[in-house]
Amino acid sequence: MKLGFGLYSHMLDKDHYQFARQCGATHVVVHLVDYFNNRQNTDTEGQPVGNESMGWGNAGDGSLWSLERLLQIKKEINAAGLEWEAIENFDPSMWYDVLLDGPDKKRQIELLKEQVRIIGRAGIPVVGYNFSLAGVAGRITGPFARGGAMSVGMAGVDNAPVPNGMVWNMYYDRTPAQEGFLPLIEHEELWKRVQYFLDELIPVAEEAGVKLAAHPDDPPMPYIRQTPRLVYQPRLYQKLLDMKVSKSNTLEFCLGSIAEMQEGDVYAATEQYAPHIAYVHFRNVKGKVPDYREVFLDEGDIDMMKILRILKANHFNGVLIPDHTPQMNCNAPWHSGMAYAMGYMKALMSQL
Ligand SMILES: [Mn+2]
Repeated sequence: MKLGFGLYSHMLDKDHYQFARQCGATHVVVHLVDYFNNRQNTDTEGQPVGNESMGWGNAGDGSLWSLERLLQIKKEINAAGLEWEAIENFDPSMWYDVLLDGPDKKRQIELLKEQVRIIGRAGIPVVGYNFSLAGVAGRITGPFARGGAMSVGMAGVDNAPVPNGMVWNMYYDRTPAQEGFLPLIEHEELWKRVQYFLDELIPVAEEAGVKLAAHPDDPPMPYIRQTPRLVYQPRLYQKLLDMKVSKSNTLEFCLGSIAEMQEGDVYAATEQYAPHIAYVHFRNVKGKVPDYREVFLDEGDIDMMKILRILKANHFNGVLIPDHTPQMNCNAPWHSGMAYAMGYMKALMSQL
C-alpha cells in the first residue's frame, strides 16, 4: 500500500507538493475543480461545505483539461518526488446534462471520453467521480472533533430543492432559462443515467488505460435536497460494479462515507470490495446518517488498523489518502490536521 495526499486545485504549487512529501506521501490525488472559487487563504476552511443557495459556487466554463496542462502539473509533481495517482472529480460544467439527462448529454459524454483519453495520454492511472445530482451537500461545520477541533458533520436531512442551473452543488448556469427547481426523479431513473455513463465511458477508459473510480454518496442518505442518491448503502456498490464488469469500473472507497451508512458494516464492505478499489479515502467518523461527525483517525467508530489488515489480506496495493480531517487550533489549521493524519497513517502502515 502507498501513502498518498489529496490536493485541491488552489494547492497545486511547490510548497504543497513539498508539504505532502514531508508528510511521507509518495503519491498525490489532485482535484482540478475549483470548489473554493479562487479564494487563496483556505487553510481555515479545510474542505468545501457551502450553503443551500450558493453551493460551492460556480463550476468551470465547460472546457477540458488539456494534455499540456496535465503534463505541466505532472512535471512539477514529479519534481517534488511524487507520483500523480489520480484526478478526483469531473467539473460539473463538463457533464451536467449527463447527470441530468438533459439536451446536451450526447455532446457532453463525447467531451468526457476525450477527457479520459487525455488523462490516459498524460499517464494518470485513475479518475475519480461522484455520480450525484445534489453532490456533497447538506452538511454542517462545528467543533465536533477531540478538543473542539473544527470538523464537518450532519444533523438532519437537507430537503431544500436544488435550483435550476445547479448540479453537483455547483452552478453551471447562473441564469437558467427557467426559474424553479430540478424536477423530481426516482432512484430507477438515476440508475438509468449511470448505466448510460458507464456503457459509454468504460470502453474508452479501458482503451486509455484509465480506471474510473466511483465515490459513494456523501452524505449517504437515500435522498438529499429532494434528489435520489446512488450508493448510499454498501450493497449498492455491488450493483454499480455489476452494471459494467471491467477492470476500469472501480471504486474510490471512502471509509467515512461507508461507515456513515445505515446498513452493513465497514469491515465486511472492505473485505467484499477490496479487489475493486482504485484508491481509499482513509478517514474516520462517529455516528451514522443523519447524525454523524467527522473526527480524528484515532477517535472514531472505525478501527483503522483493522481496515489496513483487511486491505492487506486482500492484496490491495493502491493508494490511501486522508480525504478530510478535523482542523487544529493554530495558524495553519488545515496543514496541522493533515500532518497529524499523515503521521498517524504512516505509523499504522509501518506496523502492518
Ligand atoms: Mn471521501
